[in-house]
Amino acid sequence: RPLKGAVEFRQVGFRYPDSDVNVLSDISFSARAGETLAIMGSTGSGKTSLLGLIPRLYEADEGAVLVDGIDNRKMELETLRRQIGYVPQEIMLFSGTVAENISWGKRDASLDEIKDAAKRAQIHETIMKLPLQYDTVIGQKGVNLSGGQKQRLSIARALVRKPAILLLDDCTSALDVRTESALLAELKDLSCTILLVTQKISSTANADTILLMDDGRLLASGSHHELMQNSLLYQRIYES
Ligand code: DGT
Ligand code: MG
Repeated sequence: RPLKGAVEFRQVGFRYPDSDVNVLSDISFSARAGETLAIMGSTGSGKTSLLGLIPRLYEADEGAVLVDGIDNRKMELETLRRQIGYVPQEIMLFSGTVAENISWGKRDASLDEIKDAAKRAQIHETIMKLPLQYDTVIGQKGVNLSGGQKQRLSIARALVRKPAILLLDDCTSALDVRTESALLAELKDLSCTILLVTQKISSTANADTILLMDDGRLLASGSHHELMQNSLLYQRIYES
């Protein structure tokens, strides 16, 4: 089976329907299937907006977003979204068991599949320490989880669907460097395409390409090595 999950932006421009200012302008980049792309940039620079165009939460106004070479506006929404795992910046868990929360996007997931996703997301061991393990109720009516535990649960939820494309919107921010790098190594193993929004330079080490955004534009892109040579801004972020 050929690897799927290539993502390409071709001169993408985008404004929210209720606004007439572009929040993204002339964005072009590509990620081959199986590659990891890290997206950095200050708050409000357009990182979340960029990710949202891939599963078509919104559509590009200019240019095109291609998934495996096909303009995603020409794809059936369900077909498009089936291959994408999206972990939003605002984690949304509901009051239910751990297993129910993980299998939320794939109701027919078996307990083995749920556990496998949890292991990869580095949350299995935490779950095994809960009173009823995978049957523990979390949320308002149950056990409270820390920010980093919620983030990993929500990553497990995306993984259980075995996506070809995984979109991670700043959802490793509460993880320590060791847990995060164990997680990223596991994800690399899945050979899905990963777009990882992050504020932490430590997360970009494993990325094939890093995009540096500012005010809706792509300031620089390249490998860590290339950006260290060519981008003063990247050097500054790295040294800070
Ligand atoms: P973050 O998460 O704080 O690091 O910021 P980003 O980089 O994820 O930025 P993003 O994409 O949320 O916002 C980019 C710009 O778009 C910013 O000026 C706020 C604006 N914006 C975001 N969401 C909406 C929306 O739903 N409607 C409108 N009109 N504007 C929005
Ligand atoms: Mg954001």
